[in-house]
Amino acid sequence: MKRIAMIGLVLICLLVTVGMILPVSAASSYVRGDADGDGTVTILDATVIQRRLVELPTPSFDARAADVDGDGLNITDATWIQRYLAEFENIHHINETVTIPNPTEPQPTTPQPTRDPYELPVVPKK
Ligand SMILES: [Ca+2]
Ligand SMILES: [Ca+2]
Repeated sequence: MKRIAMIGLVLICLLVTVGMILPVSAASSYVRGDADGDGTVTILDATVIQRRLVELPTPSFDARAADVDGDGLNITDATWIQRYLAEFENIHHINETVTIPNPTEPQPTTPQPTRDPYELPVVPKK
């Protein structure tokens, strides 16, 4: 009995150690407008938003994807999805994947041009 308990303890320690060593990516992504999270934007996504707004149950709901215009969830989000499906102008980039970077990963930076602080200003020729 002690042997089984010892093996279990070793396995738990091993799993904890592996979990601490392996990098866990916190980056996540979603499809803008995919309110139900099935990977595609359909009329069901507009319906899910409408149901959510009147507090009816929804089987699944992704608040980040549902707020397509970034001003909080409201009926306009369902309208934007309907407009997208009707092939109106897609100004909110509906059906595009949004990736949220891991805040601990270094972000690529654009090199800034260096300027000599003692450089004389350029005077345009007349
Ligand atoms: Ca969907
Ligand atoms: Ca919104």
